[in-house]
Amino acid sequence: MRIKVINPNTSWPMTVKIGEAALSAASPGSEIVAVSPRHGPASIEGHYDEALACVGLLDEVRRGEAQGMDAYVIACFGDPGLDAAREITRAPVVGVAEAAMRLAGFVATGFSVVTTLQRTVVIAEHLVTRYGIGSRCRGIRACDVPVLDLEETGSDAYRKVLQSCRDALAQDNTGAIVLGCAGMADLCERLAQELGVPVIDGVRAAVATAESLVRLGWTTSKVGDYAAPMPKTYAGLVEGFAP
Ligand code: 2AL
Repeated sequence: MRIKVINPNTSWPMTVKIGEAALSAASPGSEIVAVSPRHGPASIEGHYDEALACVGLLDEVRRGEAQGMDAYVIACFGDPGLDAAREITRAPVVGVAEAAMRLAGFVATGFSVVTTLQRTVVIAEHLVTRYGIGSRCRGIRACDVPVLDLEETGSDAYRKVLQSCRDALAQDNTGAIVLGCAGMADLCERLAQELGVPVIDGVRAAVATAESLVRLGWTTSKVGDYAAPMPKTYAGLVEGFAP
């Protein structure tokens, strides 16, 4: 089974880290192809970043169709371009936020999300509403760490993430922590050991979910709104993306 794990930002060190986390969750027979798009922002920390990251992400899904991919993982906690990606493939497409928050519900009645900057909190709130899991999400907290600081050795990112997790456990009546950034994947085990609760990393959750869907033979529906996009002219910058 070939799973393309797309980090929709263009920071290669983060993609390498995401690839390692994906591999740690994959079954022995699975191949993980971790990529960054050719176009897009270095990190995704707001609506504008998200909107423009979708172009490079969708380019990678389109290329993946020629590469024989069995599933795709969108490795950014905003799940950018998730519905659009599902329109252009039959293979399962799994977003890290959706996978993490749904799997958290199997190990705790309530979870808290610890994300990067305050401005990304509303993005996670929108997802909670969209996925209909508001009764499970007990809190969404920003740890005030920009995404690219998670890549800096010697930064105090780990300490700040840990403190936000501790605040969530003390104040949110929560049983599990969902990591709100794919760039936190390498912190998962250490946090779980220090906190003594399940810490759910979306990259691992999405790979495990994608593998399960492929194994079960459950592909993306082509009936309704996930049907292939309708043929039409696309002008200018996105000319090459015309369906
Ligand atoms: C993310 C993420 O997962 N990747 C990225 O660039 N930004 N999420 C976030 N909350 O900042």
